[in-house]
Amino acid sequence: MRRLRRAEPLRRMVRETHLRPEHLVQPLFVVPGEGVEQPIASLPGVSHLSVDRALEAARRAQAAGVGALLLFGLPSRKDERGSSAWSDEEPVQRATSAIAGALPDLPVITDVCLCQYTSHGACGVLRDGAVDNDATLELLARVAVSHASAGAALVAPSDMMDGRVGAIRAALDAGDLQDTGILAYATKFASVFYGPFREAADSTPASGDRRGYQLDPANPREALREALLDIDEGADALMVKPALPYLDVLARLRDETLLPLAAYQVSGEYAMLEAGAAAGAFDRRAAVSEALLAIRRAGADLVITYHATEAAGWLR
Ligand code: PB1
Repeated sequence: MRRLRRAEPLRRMVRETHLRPEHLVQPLFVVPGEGVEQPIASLPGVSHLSVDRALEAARRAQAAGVGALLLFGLPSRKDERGSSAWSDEEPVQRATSAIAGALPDLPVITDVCLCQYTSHGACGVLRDGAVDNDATLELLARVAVSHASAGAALVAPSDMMDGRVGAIRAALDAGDLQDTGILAYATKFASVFYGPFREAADSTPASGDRRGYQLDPANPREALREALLDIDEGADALMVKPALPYLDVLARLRDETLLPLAAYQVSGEYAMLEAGAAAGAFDRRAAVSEALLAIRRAGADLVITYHATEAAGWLR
């Protein structure tokens, strides 16, 4: 076996998995205001960006060859229904419009959920203290339509409500937005690895947790059933989230569908790599590169990672 491993040109010739800049998706946190670039303590190297600074980050991402952006918003106001989530004046809608207008060749994907917009931090509206799945669907559809109208190439529902892909697809089509795709967070687990994000997005639930609608980490078959339902409802692509702790699910899903698959290297995975490198446990670039390659090897066409722009620069 060593004959084809003995020199890099031979190893390059027979390499089976490749990571290229276009495989990477850069998340951005957009906030109200102007000239804002506020570092996020829980995510070293990641900042809250006003629309003007988000456009600059988008330009850097495109120059590095990154495949797409994924936008998250921190709104100017919150309420019980998360009504700022579908306002055309809020950061995600304004940033989407600005980036799509200035950089038409860089797809903008927008996260569709209510947790950053509700005063209680749940991913949907509450009834008797629990998320009302069916009442939330109409609101998520309004959010998706507002993002698509602003220029999003795909909307990405991360809420995990039953039936939300079908509801969003119907609303987009009814709004003459048939060209907007849906990247469904199909297998999103109730993971501890979202901690830094919740701090960054101010989206920690005021009470309880999200295990009533996010998946049990112990249940790969349940995850595959969820993904197949999203396909039936009209998803154009599927996401596994988190990534590295769920490569088995990613690999099994790859065998179940021909749809494009994305995997989200979430905030806790990012923070672990950064903390390990800072502690001298391993070389930062080598560890980030190996983790991203592993996610590709397990079957991801796209990797959503806070390292996207930097890692793309390493690959050019
Ligand atoms: O990087 C991350 O941790 C992503 C967190 C993720 C964003 N879609 C969700 C995690 C959560 O708080 O449940 C946000 C939910 N809409």
